[in-house]
Amino acid sequence: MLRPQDTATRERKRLDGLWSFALDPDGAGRGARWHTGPLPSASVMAVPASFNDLVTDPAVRDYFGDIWYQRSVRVPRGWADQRVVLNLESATHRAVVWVNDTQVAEHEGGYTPFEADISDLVTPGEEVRITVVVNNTLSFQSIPPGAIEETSSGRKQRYWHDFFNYAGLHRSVWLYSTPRSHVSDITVVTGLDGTTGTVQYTVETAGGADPDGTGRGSGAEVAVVLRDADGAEVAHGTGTTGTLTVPDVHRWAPGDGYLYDLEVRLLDGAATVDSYHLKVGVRTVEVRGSEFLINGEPFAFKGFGMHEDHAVIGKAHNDAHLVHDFELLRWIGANSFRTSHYPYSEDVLEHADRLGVVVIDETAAVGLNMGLGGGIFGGQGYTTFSPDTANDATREVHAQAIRELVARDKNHPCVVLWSIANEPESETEAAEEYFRPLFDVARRADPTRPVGFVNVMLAPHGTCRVSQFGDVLMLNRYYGWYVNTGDLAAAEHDFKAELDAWAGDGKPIIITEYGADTYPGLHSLVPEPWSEEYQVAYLDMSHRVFDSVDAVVGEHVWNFADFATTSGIMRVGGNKKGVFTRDRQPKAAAHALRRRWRGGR
Ligand code: GCB
Repeated sequence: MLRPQDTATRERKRLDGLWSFALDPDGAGRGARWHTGPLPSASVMAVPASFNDLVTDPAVRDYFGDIWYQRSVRVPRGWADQRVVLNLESATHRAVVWVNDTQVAEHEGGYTPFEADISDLVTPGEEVRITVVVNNTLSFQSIPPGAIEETSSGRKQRYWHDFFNYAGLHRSVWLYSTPRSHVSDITVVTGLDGTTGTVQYTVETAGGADPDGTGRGSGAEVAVVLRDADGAEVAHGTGTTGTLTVPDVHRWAPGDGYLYDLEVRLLDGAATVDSYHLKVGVRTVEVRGSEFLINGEPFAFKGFGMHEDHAVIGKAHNDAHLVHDFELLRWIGANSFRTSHYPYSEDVLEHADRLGVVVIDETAAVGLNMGLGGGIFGGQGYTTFSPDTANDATREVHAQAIRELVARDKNHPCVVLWSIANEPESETEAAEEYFRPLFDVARRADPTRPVGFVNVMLAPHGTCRVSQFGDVLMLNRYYGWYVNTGDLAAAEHDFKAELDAWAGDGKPIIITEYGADTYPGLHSLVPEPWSEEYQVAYLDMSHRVFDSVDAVVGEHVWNFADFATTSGIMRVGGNKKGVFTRDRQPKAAAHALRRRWRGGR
């Protein structure tokens, strides 16, 4: 699926703003066909936004179930004879969509886009009613998983991930037009041969008459032009597949987000039927032994696990916060981040492409581990993998989440590695069986990038049965925090011993999480947990360990910024492991990291 775009042949209309909004605690709306008229007892909600923090009622903040959104939109008059598409960049965690009285789409998964061709339901120049019922309930058959439990104060949504279950329409909703005969997908794979770059492209087209049975529409041909950042043509080709060569290529590289523009045109004789532009960064990615190579050169990941998380808007995408967060990454000297623990807005990836920031792209499979927590987040009472909990149906939802992530992000040069899960159970035979086919799904979807998953401390070296499938080892470790709390000498010893053991596997190791909760403004001369001094000392200790193990090729601190979680005795106003506060002010650790990563520059 291609992101909506304005081009010579396409137009788009952003449907962000205020929508009509109604919660449906009795689950009555679908049966009562609320989509056929104005929503009953509706209030107003902002899109994009998580609905949770925009209201004052705690019952709304913690609500789970059906959430209705509705608005009308006038289809532009000029779209006569065009294909009209309704596109939602995300609806967390699932949705059904109607245009007037007709259901047009249904989608599972909260962080990837979906769309519907609504051409036959609209008349250019006239208004249509769009109704979306979002559902934010988590079950053992959703990614991420959860369960509804009966408690003495009623039914509660339980889940095993450490961030607040924000929900709603988190990203833009679009109405857009394309010609009937149109470009429907593009895949590029780039390569390097000395100073020459290659761009292998595959174009899919759809729609229009198809007299010759080629699927390309009536006599339509595909032509592509590759232009450099100044707009000068550097290569061109024809046909639905081909390889363009770029002499003296300007590579996309960490810190140098150089992008070419690939224009794909669908032609009917000399006439352009459809035109679409794709940004292309020419770079290679390879795992060789225990090295991670970008453009053939060893790359060391420096950065963070992050969250889409801000005051008031929750998980909504916002361009001002995007620019500011990347500015902080640059300030501190980070060259990369992981989209922990779900696919981020595609705007984030486009900005990373543009700035040369490297991304580990993760699915929303977080919390598939009932062993985690021991009272912290509480997995007790369940078995992770069983016919009644995470089962074959869950794995199919998970597989689809991987396919949709790759389908959306495959052309982003910033993405160098897929993470198919965060901290799942991985020490059991059931886990091995669950995950083996999912690595195949990821590799079939994208044979060009390495694949991994993030291993939890509960499955240390020698016990993990899933890391054998990964191209890299991604480890979350909390020596000096959840274990050896406050004892950094013991932490250093134990951390080093474990990493030495993993290094023997001969794969690159990326420490995808290490961190200590830190209450901003809390100081202690003798570094004690929760103080700013302790966070600095904890990071120093961790860095001494990393610098002593050659196979460690990456350090991603947990977390970039403080973030919202469910309440509990382990969390003080949310998770405080940020090196920036939630409103993006630096803790002492931010300055310490800046010294390490920028070396005083
Ligand atoms: C982890 C999880 C992350 C948590 C973090 C913590 O291992 O991957 O989601 O927020 O630990 O702070 O406990």
